[in-house]
Amino acid sequence: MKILILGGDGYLGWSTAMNLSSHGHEICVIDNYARREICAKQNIQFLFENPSLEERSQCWEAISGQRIKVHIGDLQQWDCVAALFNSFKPDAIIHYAEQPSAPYSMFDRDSAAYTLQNNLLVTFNLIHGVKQFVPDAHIIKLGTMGEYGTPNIEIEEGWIDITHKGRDGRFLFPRQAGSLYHTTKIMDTDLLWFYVRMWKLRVTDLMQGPVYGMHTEQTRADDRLLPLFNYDEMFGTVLNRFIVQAVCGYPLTVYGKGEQKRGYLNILDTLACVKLAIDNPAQQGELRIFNQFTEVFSVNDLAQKVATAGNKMGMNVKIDSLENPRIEAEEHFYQPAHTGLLSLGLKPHYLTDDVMAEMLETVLRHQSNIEKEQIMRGVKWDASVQKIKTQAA
Ligand code: USQ
Repeated sequence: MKILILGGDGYLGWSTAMNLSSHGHEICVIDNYARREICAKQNIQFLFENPSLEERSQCWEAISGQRIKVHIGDLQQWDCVAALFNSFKPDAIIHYAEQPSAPYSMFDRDSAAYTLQNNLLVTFNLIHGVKQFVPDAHIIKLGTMGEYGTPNIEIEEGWIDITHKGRDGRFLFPRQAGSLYHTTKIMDTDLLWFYVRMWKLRVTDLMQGPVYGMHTEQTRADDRLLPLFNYDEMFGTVLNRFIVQAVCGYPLTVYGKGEQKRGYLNILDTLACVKLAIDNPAQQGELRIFNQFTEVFSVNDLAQKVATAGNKMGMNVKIDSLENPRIEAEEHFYQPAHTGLLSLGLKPHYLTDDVMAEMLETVLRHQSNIEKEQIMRGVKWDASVQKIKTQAA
């Protein structure tokens, strides 16, 4: 198949590109390096040294014999989208081209506006690109479990059947996100659902939990193929951060009571789920939704696991309880369904001692790149940082 990956430079985009390329698909990636630019502006370094997309593509070709086409361009620009869709004519499009950080979306007015504009406009342009140039193509959009929030009822897989005053209806499961970023993902789903009804698009929305891990089958050949990996407060996800904190002797930063539960998954399972979605496309006129995670943990569970694994390797891992910079439930019911991808054949990679040890070992090898001052950045959900900045100005 011809597969176009939007946001192909990122943590998941590049890993997906190599994985699908290794399965013989023709891959084209596009990115505008926004993540690298935001990180450079915020003085955030990645853990690994990541060559440009063009260089990584050459490295991948030398190793695998497969070519990944690279386009550098901004998907907010319609001309860029139209030219790419018209020339490449993909069978499937995987949409990762969003500002993915909840803290960045809550940092200040400009970062919030950028998140809103980029995420919605890119999704909108994607929809129009498909409609005009490849109306039968399958859109696979990365959504997030955070769209549902933490309701006091079981979370269904995308849809809920409601009987109201004696009549039945099927609706998108109620959504109530905990950050502006997560709210843009709700809006994405609404945009896609609207155009699925209007234009009979073929869409899979993958509601993904926080991802952890670094290595995939393809990265083992050469460290230059490792993904963009953040461990800072803005762009690092919690388990990846804790692994780096354990290695550099920074106490694990548990926010609030630490009983916040989420559904987590290994990066290997992200790749497997996206491949399953590609191999089993949605029907025309269908918005198909999968909850994409394999295990539920609280933040305290993760901290304990990292401490145990780190201490076994001779580290002295401490756990710190910080005042929660976010506005979120710290103790709550959490029971989301996640049977769709398992029934398509997903074989989960669970968070075993071996998996933890391998992540710790990989980070140890790159320990000299860790900059401890990046770990906490002081982003607060109540906009107090923004107020301080305005007063200073
Ligand atoms: N947390 C801590 N300490 C930390 C960092 C986070 O206690 O040092 C807590 C957070 O307060 C939260 C939980 O850990 O309760 C998860 O936080 P996270 O930063 O790992 O994940 P989140 O901000 O929700 O976002 C990440 C990705 C996002 C993706 C989402 C999936 O950045 O792109 O959509 O995970 S989900 O959380 O299911 O919505």
